[in-house]
Amino acid sequence: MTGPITTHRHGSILVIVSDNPPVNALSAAVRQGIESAVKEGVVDDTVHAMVIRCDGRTFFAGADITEFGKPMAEPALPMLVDMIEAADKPIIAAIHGTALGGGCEVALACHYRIAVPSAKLGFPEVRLGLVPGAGGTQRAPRLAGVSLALEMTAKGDPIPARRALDAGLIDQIADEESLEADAISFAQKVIGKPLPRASQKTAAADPAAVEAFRKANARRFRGFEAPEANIACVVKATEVPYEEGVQFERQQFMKLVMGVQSAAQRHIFFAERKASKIDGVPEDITLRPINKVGVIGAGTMGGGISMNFLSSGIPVTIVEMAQEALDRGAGIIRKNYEATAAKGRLTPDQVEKAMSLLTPTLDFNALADCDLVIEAVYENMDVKKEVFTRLDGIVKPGAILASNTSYLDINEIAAVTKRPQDVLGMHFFSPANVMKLLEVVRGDKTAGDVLATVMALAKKIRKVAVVAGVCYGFIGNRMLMPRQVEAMKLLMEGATPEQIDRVHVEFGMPMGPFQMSDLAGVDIGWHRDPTRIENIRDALAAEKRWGQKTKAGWYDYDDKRNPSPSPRVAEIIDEFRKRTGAAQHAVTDQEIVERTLYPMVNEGAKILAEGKAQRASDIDVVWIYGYGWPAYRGGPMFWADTEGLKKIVAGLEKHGFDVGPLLKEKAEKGERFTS
Ligand code: 3H9
Repeated sequence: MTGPITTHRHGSILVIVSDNPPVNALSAAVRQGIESAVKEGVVDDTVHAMVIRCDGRTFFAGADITEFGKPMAEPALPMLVDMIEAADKPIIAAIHGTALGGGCEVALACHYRIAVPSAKLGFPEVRLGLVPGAGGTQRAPRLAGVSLALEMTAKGDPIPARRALDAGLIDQIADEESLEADAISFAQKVIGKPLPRASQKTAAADPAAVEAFRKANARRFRGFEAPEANIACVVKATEVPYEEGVQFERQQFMKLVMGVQSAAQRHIFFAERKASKIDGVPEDITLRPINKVGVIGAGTMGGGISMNFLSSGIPVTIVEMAQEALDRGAGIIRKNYEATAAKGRLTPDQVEKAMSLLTPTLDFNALADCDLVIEAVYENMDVKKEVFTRLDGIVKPGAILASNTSYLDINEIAAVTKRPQDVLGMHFFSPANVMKLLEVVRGDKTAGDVLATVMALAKKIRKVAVVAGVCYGFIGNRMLMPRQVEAMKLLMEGATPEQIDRVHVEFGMPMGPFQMSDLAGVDIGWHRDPTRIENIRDALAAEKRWGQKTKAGWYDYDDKRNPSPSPRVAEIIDEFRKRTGAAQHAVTDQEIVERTLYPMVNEGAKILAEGKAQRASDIDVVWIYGYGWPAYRGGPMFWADTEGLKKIVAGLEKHGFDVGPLLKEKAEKGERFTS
């Protein structure tokens, strides 16, 4: 047999092996190979049982996503899984790595499942805006009950093998080192026994569990179509026979796979992986070893940054100027870990292990032997230059020097050192231990291996990293600026903070610009002179309306931080409207979209044209992972494509924006930013 599927015999057991790197996706060739191997096993009287397993790093990690939207080659996965289950000889799935999506469906269609302890099973389809399309929503509740099936399908979180065993989703745990042999022994024991078929079981209805699940996840599911479709499929499994349920599931799958949300989420899946590829740097470049990290500054940012490395087992030396600040910083890191442990997501041992890797010190010279030093001090060019000059004199040759600046010129910072090739930006987003995004800022002189090392390190600390070029605000904050400017102008012309925020939240953002300002602190970057009032922000700051922390900002807050519109803010806005003499009009929600979101697309296109982002999809990754842009809209550039670039350009021109040449050109040619 040629192709990704091979077979071999072990006595009366036929072992079917897939080898389709990197993740054994169930491509047409894999499906065809499995189909003919199973047929061969069924007709051959000397075969009494079959084992399906995979070579390489994982059991089938799902359908081949690149085949979606194209005509499906036979056999389609739903047919294949039903054929596996219908076989009249026991078929055992032998699972390692991650049995995901279609891979999990193949496993559940087998009569038995055996998995190594490190294996995971899951249905991540919901993250691609889909439901499982090959019986997953029908077999999972029949085997493991409604509650677990909901968790797995509508949330998409994979479960470890032990939990799968307890839930009845698998039948045995195998030895990590002898999966095939264990599967064969298992097969020998079940030969001749009645075949258990998941589709023939019944799933008990549990309306209370379904309602509780919906309620508990309402926030997480807001705006997404796929979670509710998954819930509906699982509920269906409790109401109708398998054949009917699977038809319902198929309809849901087809509807979703043709829709914009799934296209957006699939775009993000590939965008995230593409983002790690660096233009002009060979993929096999030798990386610099990073065994010890230094962090300068034990404030909120420095502490959060340190936690990423500590959690990944990398020692961190954290430096502060005063003992009190150092103690406070280290104390907050411990408190954060303990809070996570209290939620059961870390063991006390893991907390101690992470803390034991932290060396707090006042001695700058302690950074000398670090492989990477990240500066997280006050956002001021002179301060940063001073820090880098000092670092240059201390740190060993070959160490990477990074700045966590959000806006400043990395080239200017690098120029104060004698090793600009070792300098780059590592822009973490707050809270740095939680937010997934890392903008890695490539200076003019940053060496390829330095960039590649930091991009690889980002993956190790579980960040999604994007390469950005040097410009004010890099990718994310640079695009945020026109949005903020326009939001303020809209206030002057008649909109309210509540209306602008509502439009953004309805669009799918976690919060609007004014809610964000209240959360971050209205006083951030304020000149601190209450007598100098040049704009509304100054007026708010002068009255100590600094946001949630002072219980007053753009909104008033009660003791539980619930916001309500502020009459005082309305007065201040009114004063400024009069002062500026801005013409008033009734601002519509659509105008807010056109004036705050379209300019972001315009700025994104300029960033792309200037080469400050490597590709449009990188911009989308920044906004999804750094600012909570709704995944079902695929990021600003994908969204612009779905809106239509002509419409975006017309909207921008209507409001008098200076449209960048790339956006204009693409609109004129009927092109898109994303594929
Ligand atoms: C489904 O199954 C629908 C069915 O219910 C119904 C059908 C009718 N297809 O992530 P990595 C590529 S929907 C094609 O960096 P890791 C990926 O693009 C599917 N390609 O590795 C990358 O390519 P490149 C449900 C895929 O070790 C390379 O493999 N399943 C697929 O960090 C390495 O990937 C999922 O959603 C795929 N399914 O993580 C699982 N998967 O090297 C999606 C990966 O060119 N996959 N590639 O950039 C994952 O979550 C992770 O890849 C996995 C490994 C955890 C498996």
